[in-house]
Amino acid sequence: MLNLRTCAAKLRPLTASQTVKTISQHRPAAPRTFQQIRCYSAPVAAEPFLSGTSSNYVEEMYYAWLENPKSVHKSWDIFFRNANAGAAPGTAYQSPPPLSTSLSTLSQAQFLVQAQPNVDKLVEDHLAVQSLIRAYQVRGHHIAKLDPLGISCVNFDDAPVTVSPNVDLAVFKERLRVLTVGGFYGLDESDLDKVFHLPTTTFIGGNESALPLREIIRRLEMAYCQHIGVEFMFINDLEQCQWIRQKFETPGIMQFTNEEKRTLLARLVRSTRFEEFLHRKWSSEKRFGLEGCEVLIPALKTIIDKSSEKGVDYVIMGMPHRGRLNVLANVIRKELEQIFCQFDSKLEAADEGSGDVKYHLGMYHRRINRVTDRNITLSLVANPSHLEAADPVVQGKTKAEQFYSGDTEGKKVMSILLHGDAAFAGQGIVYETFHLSDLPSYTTHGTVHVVVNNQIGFTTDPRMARSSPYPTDVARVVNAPIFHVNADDPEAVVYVCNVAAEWRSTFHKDVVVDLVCYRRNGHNEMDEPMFTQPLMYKQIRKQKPVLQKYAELLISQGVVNQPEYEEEIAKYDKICEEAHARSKDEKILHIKHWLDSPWPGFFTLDGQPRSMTCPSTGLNEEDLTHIGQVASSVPVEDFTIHGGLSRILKTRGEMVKNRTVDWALAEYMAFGSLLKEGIHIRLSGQDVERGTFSHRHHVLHDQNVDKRTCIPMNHLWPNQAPYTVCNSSLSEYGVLGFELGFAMASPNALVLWEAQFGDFHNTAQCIIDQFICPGQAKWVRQNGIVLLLPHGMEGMGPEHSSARPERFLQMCNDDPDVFPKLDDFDVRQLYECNWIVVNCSTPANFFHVLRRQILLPFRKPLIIFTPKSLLRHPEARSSFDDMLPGTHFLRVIPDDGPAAQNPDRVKRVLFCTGKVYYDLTRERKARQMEADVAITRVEQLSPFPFDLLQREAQKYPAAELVWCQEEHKNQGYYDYVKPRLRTTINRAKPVWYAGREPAAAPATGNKKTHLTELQRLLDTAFNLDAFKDLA
Ligand SMILES: Cc1ncc(C[n+]2csc(CCOP(=O)(O)OP(=O)(O)O)c2C)c(N)n1
Ligand SMILES: [Mg+2]
Repeated sequence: MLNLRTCAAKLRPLTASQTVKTISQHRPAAPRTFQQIRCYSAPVAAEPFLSGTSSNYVEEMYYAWLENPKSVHKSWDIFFRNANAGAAPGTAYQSPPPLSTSLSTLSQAQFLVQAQPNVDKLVEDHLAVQSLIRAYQVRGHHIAKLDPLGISCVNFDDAPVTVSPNVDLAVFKERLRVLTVGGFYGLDESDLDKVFHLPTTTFIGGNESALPLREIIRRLEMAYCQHIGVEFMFINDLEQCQWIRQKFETPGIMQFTNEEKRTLLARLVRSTRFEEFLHRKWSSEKRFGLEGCEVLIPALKTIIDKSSEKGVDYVIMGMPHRGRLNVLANVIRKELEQIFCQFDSKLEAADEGSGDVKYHLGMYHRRINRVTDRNITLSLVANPSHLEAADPVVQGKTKAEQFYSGDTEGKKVMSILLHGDAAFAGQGIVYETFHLSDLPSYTTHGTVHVVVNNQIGFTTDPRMARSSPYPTDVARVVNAPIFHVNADDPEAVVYVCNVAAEWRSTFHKDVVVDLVCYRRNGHNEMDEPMFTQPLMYKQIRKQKPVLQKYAELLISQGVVNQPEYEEEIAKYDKICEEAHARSKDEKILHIKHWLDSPWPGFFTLDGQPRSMTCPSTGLNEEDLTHIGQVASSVPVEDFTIHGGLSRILKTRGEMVKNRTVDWALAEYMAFGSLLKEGIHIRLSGQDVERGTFSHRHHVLHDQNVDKRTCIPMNHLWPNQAPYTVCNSSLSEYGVLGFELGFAMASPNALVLWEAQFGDFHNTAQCIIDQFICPGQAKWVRQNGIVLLLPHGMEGMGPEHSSARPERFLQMCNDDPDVFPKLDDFDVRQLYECNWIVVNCSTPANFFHVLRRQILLPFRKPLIIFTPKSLLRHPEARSSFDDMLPGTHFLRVIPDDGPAAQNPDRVKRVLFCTGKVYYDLTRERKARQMEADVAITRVEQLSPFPFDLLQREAQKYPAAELVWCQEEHKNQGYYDYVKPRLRTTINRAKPVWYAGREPAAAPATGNKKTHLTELQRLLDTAFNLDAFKDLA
């Protein structure tokens, strides 16, 4: 899509000024003649008819021709074409066809041409002026007065220049030096009062098409070099560039009515006085105040107002610590007493879990937008300390809300992301998130990014924190316009925010507002900034607060008077005081009040599950057969699939006839059946459509028609829920965060993220550690996301073997030493865990665990270690019988062979999980030890099936208990399982280990070593004397 757009932009015919632009970029500095226009070869002056003087006429012809070659006489058309193609002097001109009527016109033209001798200079000057205009458009932001402190965050070697309406030569020269990198384009002071035609690529003229150079410069200065720096000329879409130029160049476009100014002042009062109130009441509490960027509140409100006016009714926001309480209070309108009571250290927590600090909590609020009088829902997503980690989560949630409300173009639901300058430049997740912005299955149709650019990150200066001039340069990769603005000019800020919101609603693309501000205090209120930024902070101490500055301005303009201003302040202070008094009545702290994504109807009014049971996850035979048939067919006409795929589908069809499923078919059955029940399914990750291991094939590709695809899963039932399967960008952090956010929006969807290989999940570790594992404990927010992590030791080397089960298991919240006192392990234990970790050994169990995820009356993240070699293992098949009504997920699969029939005789029980089971059964058979050794599969690792494993252990009274795994001893499941298994037997017996030695790497890269290691662990598992000496 992007390519198409870029290509279209490139192919669009150039306008006159663009052509001139292109030409001027290539021209040598001097001497400058008309020659350059002719592709730098022959001097046009050498044309016989140009020896005259009517340069104006020629020039007009030339511009008209550039705009539209047909608009000029054929003879001019031929001349300019030849000249541009580099024809030698005297050869570009060709006589027009002899037309008797045109004779007089021609002689008139020749007269005019001869009327002015100065054609070279005039054309050159016009080109120079156009280059100058372009230079302002491209580089004007370098010299805009963006920094309220005047210490300039961008070192462009620029001397600040003040511009009066009468541009003087010094200013002019200085500008030219900076803007044109030394070249003056040949213009000098004598040109300042000359009138120049304006190209179509500027709007500074308003209704005028020509202006004196002095006025051109003044207007460009006003547009590009005041308190707004517009960075946009890298955008390769001409319409978008024109749109931005029009927004900033049109004379008088930044006017504000008195009413608007008063609203802005009132918003600044709230923002400023909120921080002052907190400071007065809790001077020693960390709150990461907004002082120095109070304008953030009117900025956000402007974006929301404008977006609401354009039809948006749901805004999802993500933001870091700085100013978060202020945003909650004054943008989202969280009740002030709820905020204030968070400062009371004596309040008891009402909810289970850890809770979180006040400046991380989320919020959801529906209200009327007072400016537009329309309903608006605002949600601020809870986030961890990890800066920028919430970005993809916000995007995923936004996408989901758009999806569920049928908002396919992002006209109703949008996201706003706030950033700190240091984090925006430094965190790679920002880049990953930007790269989702235009992908069909991930776009949220434009995000407004707002950077609180206080020119510092904790104690680090920008020059030590980034290699780019601006903190926002990362946005250039997606062609997002960047509006830098001096945060001490509230009107400039509000103007820019209006434009940003309009941009988003017009082009549905990302846009960045860079609020160049300062941080009045230390990083937090307890921090001393003078240790590290002494000069900066001396300057900050002298800085008048923006509210005071703006109030003085409006008072001087007569927009408000002093008493009115004071009254506004008193009014808000009173609101704060009253809320503070009320907050003292709060006895209990409810994190529930800070939920960012409520699921109405899913829970009872108290927020409890509607039941504590889970129905059978089995499915009737008819549905199994139907899904199987669709999975093995091409449900559209005239669609040619690849021959190899035909064979795969045929095999599937045969399996269905035989009432069996393999892994891929089991997944199909689970998805297909849930779709029938109205559950939306979204499977996302790298190459998931086909499947990394070429087993899935959920998207069929017509072999004869480019990009024609078919998703049979969407052809299952008449009124089924939609199935989304999407290959993602090559990102884990960004995409997993996105899917987590998607899963937040609704409990009635199965959202799955698949890693290409399980070990790649660690580049998304922050999403796992900060959101998935503790999300409910911190934010009372449930999430049913499923992680599919291909895992298994198959000799593929250190990097494609382990999904690191040990890491997930180490973060489970079940107590290894306590046998849970529960009546019902099946559901209750799941309710109390922080996440579910499984490693299924049969397709049927995989089918059940996916269905259980939705049929449970609550949501928990589900981590599944999925197989690779088992995908095609002839024994890794399940019968329909194991999936019929009444069947369910098996947390443990006990041995059902000779050992189980004579348990008293069994000498050893091997407990294992996942694919090693198949190695063990093969080996046991080979050694004819089926009566001696029982093999018990632990399918659900966490929460640990204490009840079932206790039963298993007790069933074999004379047996040794051995945990067998193919992973190295310090990895896999051993450390997690051993203490829990011992708890089931009251620590009456040891639990031995059969498996690989401890190691640093997850697996060997040498195939032979791999096989030797495997054989060794099987030897240990079946050597009944292996642990004799250790006992
Ligand atoms: C991923 C991550 N790394 C480090 C930190 C520690 N940290 C907290 S605030 C901060 C500085 C942030 O600077 P900036 O993004 O400019 O925001 P500001 O505080 O200036 O508003 C740092 C390094 C963090 N919170 N998250
Ligand atoms: Mg900062």
